[in-house]
Amino acid sequence: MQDLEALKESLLAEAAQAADSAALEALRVSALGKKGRVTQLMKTLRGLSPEERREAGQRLNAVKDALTDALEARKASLAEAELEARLARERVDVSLPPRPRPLGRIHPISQTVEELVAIFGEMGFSVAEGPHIEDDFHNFEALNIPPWHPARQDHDTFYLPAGEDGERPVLRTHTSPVQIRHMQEVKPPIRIIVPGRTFRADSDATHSPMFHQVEGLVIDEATHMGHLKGTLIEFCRSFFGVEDLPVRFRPSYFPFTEPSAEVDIGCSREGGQLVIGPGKDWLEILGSGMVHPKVLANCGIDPNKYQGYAFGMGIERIAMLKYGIPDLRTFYESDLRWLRHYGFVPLEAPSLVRGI
Ligand code: 2NL
Repeated sequence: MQDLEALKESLLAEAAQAADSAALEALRVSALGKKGRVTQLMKTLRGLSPEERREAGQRLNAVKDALTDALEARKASLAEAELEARLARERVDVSLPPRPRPLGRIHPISQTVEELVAIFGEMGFSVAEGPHIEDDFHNFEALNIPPWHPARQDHDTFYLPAGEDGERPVLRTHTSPVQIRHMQEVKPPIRIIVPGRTFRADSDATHSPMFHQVEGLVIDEATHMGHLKGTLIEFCRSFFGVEDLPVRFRPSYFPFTEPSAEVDIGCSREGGQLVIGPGKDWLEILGSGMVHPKVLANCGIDPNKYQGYAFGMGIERIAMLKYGIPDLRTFYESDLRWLRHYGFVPLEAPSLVRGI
């Protein structure tokens, strides 16, 4: 029992130095477990006199309590040290600038469609879309395109194998079938633009078998040629960003409009350089006209009550003119160097680093 102080000091020192929770548990078992050093001493109490047993019992209990406290204290300080270490290890510097992320580019076709939608949207037009695969009625018949028209021949139109009804579906050769479907479904007033893919069996330096068009259609009770002219002049000036851009309407012919007009914008070719704006020359950019009464009737609209105008243009062509892209075929090559040069930077996600 004289050694009890020494045992206590040595147990407390071991507890204070235990490296981890496993060492703490091993120490607890070796002192307080069934065969532990303190437990063994407890068992020797039986052979003592009552007074000696009481005194020694109290001292042994004091050793046991002190060790239990020391084990708890060491456990707590190990846990705290571990937490500190984790906090230091997992520290996040929220003030670091974000890693730069590679940004893609908007293709000039997509950019141009966005601009068309914005300009006509401001004039009250909404956007309509429809299928790429059409039937003869919606692509030709309803538009007053007669069976002998060159556009009907195999060399201009992509035909698909005939279906059960014996009819050959076509890849739409213009976006007009979307307007036909719209007129069949929606009662006037109508005010839509239809941007989209179109297909013709034609491929050379200035023709691609797949290209893009935008068409517009306005139908109401008192719509007239003045509305057509005002809208298209406004569009040309807004799209090319030239306030005093000359716009000229030239008589023309389409089976689906009467009268029909082609639209030219002013330009200059002096010094071999094309500049859009007031100048000596003209550049054709779109076709238009008053919707033919037969087309209205084909869609179930009474031509004696309603009339309207329509127009159409090639998106690649106006994109090439506006953005100085010299070769049509490059639109479809998916060349990333071309896209980085001619593409448009998208809106970046807001970031607090450089302010909102
Ligand atoms: C062009 C000329 C044009 C139309 C398209 C149209 C559509 C319907 C009824 C009447 Cl549903 N017309 N579209 C009218 C005139 C010209 O396009 O040169 N396009 C590239």
